[in-house]
Amino acid sequence: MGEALAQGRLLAFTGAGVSAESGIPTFRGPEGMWRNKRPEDLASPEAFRRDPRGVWEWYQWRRARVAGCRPNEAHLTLASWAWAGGLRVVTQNVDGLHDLALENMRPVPPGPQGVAGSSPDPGPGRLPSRGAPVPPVRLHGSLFHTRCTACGNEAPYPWEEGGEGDGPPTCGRCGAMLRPAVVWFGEALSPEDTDRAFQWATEASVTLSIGTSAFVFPAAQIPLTTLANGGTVIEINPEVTPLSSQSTLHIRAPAALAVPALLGSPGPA
Ligand code: BJW
Ligand code: ZN
Repeated sequence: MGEALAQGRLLAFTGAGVSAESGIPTFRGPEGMWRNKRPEDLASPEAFRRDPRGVWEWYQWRRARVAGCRPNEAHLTLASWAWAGGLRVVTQNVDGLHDLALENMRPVPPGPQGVAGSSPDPGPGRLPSRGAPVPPVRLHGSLFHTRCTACGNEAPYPWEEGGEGDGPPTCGRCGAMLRPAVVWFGEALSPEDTDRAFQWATEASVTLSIGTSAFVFPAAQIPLTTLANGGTVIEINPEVTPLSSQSTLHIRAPAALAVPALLGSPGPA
């Protein structure tokens, strides 16, 4: 693991389970957000055309839920390795918690320029950085951005209390209806994001597949791409998935426990 990190070839590929211990429900399974509904009835362009207000309300409910959640030890450990060791993150999640964790783990700035021994102690788990990490690839978009259904303009949509029952807002540029800037079933992923994710999967000597049912394509091909290129895949998931039998190692434990136990904290630079 240390060698993969030293060469910047460790990839974390994450799904809803990495955020479960932050209090965000997963999609599938008995406690999942889809337990009573067909996924296509909430997360497809057809569903939004049929019932924009209903689908928008589901996203408003999720924004409210996520806005109260914080990154857990799995996000924070991955973020500290991204700052100190070049770990890369590809996520299917739209909750923004990997980005928030990177911000939380940002190393303290160095002390007065060039004065030896003047750097302040960065504090536990916060290390001098090799340089800014590359931001996570968010394969399925973001809960906190909207996209215009007519002109395609994307804009941040910060969650604010209230307005839950108002239905989708309209575009400030062209007046058409806005939608969540996420990738629904049957929609193409961003080609740039997809290319980057598969490039990283090809280059990875170790890919950690964390908290995903490995059920949704093309994302599920990411760990398989690492394997096909001679790399190692370590799955972290309390349950068995279609990936488990192909993984090099399956750690059947929750992410917030297993990720810090596996990676530890990056030592002094
Ligand atoms: C823990 C834990 C803890 C719990 N610690 N772990 C037939 C065969 C193959 C493919 C297809 C097919 N029919 C259709 C397709 C394609 C389709 C697809 O894959 N369908 C499958 C259902 C079969 N894919 C698509 O449509 C994609 N687009 C596409 O293919 O485009 C082609 C195209 C090309 C050119 C032009 C046009 C089109 C798009 C897929 C988009 C997926 N979108 C969603 C919604 C995003 C927005 C939103 O959030 O609302 O993405 S669906 C949903 O599933 C979401 C997730 O990112 C994604 C994956 O789910 P994830 O993260 O794995 O969560 P869960 O709940 O499934 O699993 C959680 C896991 O965590 C579990 O295993 C737990 O055990 C574990 N866990 N606690 C660690 N503490
Ligand atoms: Zn517009």
